[in-house]
Amino acid sequence: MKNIFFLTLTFLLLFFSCDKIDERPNILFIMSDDHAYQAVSAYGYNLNNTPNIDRIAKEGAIFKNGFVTNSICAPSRAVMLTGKHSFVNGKVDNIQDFNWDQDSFAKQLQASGYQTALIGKIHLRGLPQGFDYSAVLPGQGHYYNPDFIVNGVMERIQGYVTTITTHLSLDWLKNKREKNKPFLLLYHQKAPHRNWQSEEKYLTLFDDKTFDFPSNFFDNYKGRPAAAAQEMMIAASEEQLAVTHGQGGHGRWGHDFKLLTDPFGRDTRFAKELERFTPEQKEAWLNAYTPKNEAMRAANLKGKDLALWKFNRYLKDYLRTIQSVDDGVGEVLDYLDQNGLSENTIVVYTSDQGFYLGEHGWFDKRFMYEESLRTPILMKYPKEIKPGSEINELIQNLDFAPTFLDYANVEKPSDIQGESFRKIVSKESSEWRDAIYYTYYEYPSVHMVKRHYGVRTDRYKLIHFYYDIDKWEMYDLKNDPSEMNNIYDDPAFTEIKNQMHKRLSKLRIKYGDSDEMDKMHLDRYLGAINAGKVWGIKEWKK
Ligand code: SGN
Ligand code: CA
Repeated sequence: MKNIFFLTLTFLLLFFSCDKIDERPNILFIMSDDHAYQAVSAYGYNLNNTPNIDRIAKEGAIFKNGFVTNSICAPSRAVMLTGKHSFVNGKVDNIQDFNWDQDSFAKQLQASGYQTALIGKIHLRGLPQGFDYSAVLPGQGHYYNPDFIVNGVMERIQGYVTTITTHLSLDWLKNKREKNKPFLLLYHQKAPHRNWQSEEKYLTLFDDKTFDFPSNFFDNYKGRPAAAAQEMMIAASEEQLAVTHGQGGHGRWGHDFKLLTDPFGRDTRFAKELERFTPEQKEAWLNAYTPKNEAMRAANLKGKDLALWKFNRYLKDYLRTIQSVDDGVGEVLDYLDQNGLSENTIVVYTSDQGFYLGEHGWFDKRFMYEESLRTPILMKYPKEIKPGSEINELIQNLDFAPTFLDYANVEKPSDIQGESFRKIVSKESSEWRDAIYYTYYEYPSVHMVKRHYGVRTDRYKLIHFYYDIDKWEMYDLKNDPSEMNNIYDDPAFTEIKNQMHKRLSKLRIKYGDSDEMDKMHLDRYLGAINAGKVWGIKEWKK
């Protein structure tokens, strides 16, 4: 009797002294850099095959109206972490510093008992806060034999960046986290960022294919002076190439198209980059590219044929890098499946913004036009999201932070500007915003996309370009999805124009933006130019 009593007592003591298991969902947040939705096969553009990324949509949801608030790398990541617009979190462009001391959803989750890690590209200077483990690329990072800053200490890791990022992530999942706590893993790839260097095994993928131009590749930018003034043409003329500002501007012979000896003696950047490669890596590259480059030179292409060659070299290199991203997603999803983690893990795949794959003749992003404003979002969570769901609400990267807090049962801080889309993706509710607000600041800078802000509803878009221009644009996305026809001055749309102006003013007030704020950011930026912090723009004159 006495024994039974002691046994029961010991059992009860043990039971109550053990931590209760925290059953909140794990969060695997996968982000790539510059991954256009046109290059995720689940979106149906027939350019490439991404079976592993598509798996997320098949087992969960695909977002058809996912957008960013500011289509450029570091600002987008700051919005994602803080749930606040750029003009509130302070990281308005790639040049200003990010204040890591401010609150973020990672800090909130960590404080509430999550194990947290950040692996890959973040592009925000300073030691990341809110993570138990971090292994990040300094700045843009390198494709081959990259340096990583692991918990604050720099080390060079031999190999291909996408594969390394995947392996570091798997290593953390398998060996480095405390398995009794839910996890938050930010698994963030550098690819497919410029200059699109593929892994050795994909160097000849698509070699037997010719991609056609998108319908508006040879855009004349009529009625759109800001679009005419950019420097992000795939097939720029030699005159245009001679005057580009900043780090690279238009598509360049050596750097982007990888002709190792530049026919005009102006661009040896990629040839220099090859010096970073091991002899084996370099050999693989030269074996794959030398015959293609020689054939191109021998063909002496001109005009449209030359443009088609540049477009294909660009697009194929871009898509090749995505193949390795997709492989990595497959490996990590397999790990979740094989370890019984899939049921209780939220998986999100997204990009820091969209990207032009030849639309308007461009690569890069920045503009509020569709291809860069939109971003792919795919998400699964078997407990709440039905396989094969399609989400059409206007979701923004502003909404990730509050959504993750919602799933983790952490109260949303009152100053977060985004909204949780948990009930939208589970289809429990359809109450949602009917317009989104956008800002862009990094000008003058590489690619010369002018400062602008605007509003988009499900059908119309109103944009204001300002500073060294004062131009309004409006588009009817239903009848003009490629945004070729600026209807701002079309009398048939006067009433809609007035309504859109009202919506824009309301949103600026709601989020706390204004002309004075724009001016303040401009002055800060001009100060950075004068201090020589904006690469290649020192001699720029208004
Ligand atoms: C680099 C790129 C640009 C790109 C910016 C910002 N040139 O300067 O093409 O727009 O980064 O990209 S590169 O040839 O040096 O790669 S972002 O994704 O970091 O915002
Ligand atoms: Ca980016």
